Amino acid sequence: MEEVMHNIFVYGTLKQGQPNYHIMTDSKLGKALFKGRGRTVDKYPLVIAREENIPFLLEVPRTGHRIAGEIYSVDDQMLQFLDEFEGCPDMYQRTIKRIEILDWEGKDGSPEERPAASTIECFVYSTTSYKPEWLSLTYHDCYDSCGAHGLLFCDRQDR
Ligand code: PCA
Repeated sequence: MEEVMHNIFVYGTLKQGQPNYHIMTDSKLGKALFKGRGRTVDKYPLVIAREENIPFLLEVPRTGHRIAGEIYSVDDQMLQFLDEFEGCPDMYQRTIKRIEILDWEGKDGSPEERPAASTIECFVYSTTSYKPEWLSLTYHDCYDSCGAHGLLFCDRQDR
């Protein structure tokens, strides 16, 4: 039987070069195949909040920016791990959002057959459980924990 895979769009600490990317490459946790880069079709506020400087995509469409991120194909095991890791459904909720495909690659770097459509539906960790004051934080369009905002992400071990 063919394995069921799920498209997921990551915009925060799970992206390449970001503090939790190691999860995506840890085969003990399941499979995550990099598919390409994209951005949300809708606009959302992407804020960095809480003491730990955690990126949150707030469930307030048509506000903020179209958010840049990476598209992965993950198996059930990885999806389940990510749900737990991201505190879903308390801290984030996993919703389906439409993502514009900016570039598409195979896992070995060779161009794989790109989906015929220019957009793809992906799971995204966004949140409705935010404090009202988060709406007045800076809205980012592309998260980088080491960005000019100076809000370095604090790893769980340090909390
Ligand atoms: N991890 C998830 C949601 C926010 C975060 O830091 C992600 O990278 O998409």
